Amino acid sequence: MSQPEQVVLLDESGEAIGVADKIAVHTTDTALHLAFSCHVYNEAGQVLVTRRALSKLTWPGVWTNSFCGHPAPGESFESAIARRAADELGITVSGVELILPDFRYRAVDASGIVENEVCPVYRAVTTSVVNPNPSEVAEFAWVDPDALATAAQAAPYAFSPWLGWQLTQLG
Ligand SMILES: [Mn+2]
Repeated sequence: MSQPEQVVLLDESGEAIGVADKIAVHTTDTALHLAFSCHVYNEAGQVLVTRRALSKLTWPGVWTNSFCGHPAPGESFESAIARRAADELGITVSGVELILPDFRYRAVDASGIVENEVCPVYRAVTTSVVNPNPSEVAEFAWVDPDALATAAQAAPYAFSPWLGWQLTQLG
């Protein structure tokens, strides 16, 4: 039997102060913890957007960036990114690059669950065929990055709040 997934708890300065079970940390009063977002591109320069599974605890059914995750205690970002790319989308990624090192956000979903993360943003490239895990991803699309930025700016309510803020900061 696998261990419950754990996340790294952070203080206000971003220093690690402990660990918690992922399921227990995401509540209506979520403690600050470590995560990442990844924006995956194909060789044609399109970016992958995904629709979160309807069964997910937070932001079910919401369109968002390619994938996100929480580095396990002691796990590198590179390793966590490779792990989540495989688990969520069945892809391998290369050319992983940190594009928003200081991204941090707090957001409340429609059910009242809070995300509260130090969440550096990465980009990566894949040549894989996307084969989503249905417990994580309901649908996906490859889109023109400028069209996505325009859509998110015009209709921010149709996307995850973190994606909208990331696109704004990426300019
Ligand atoms: Mn989280």
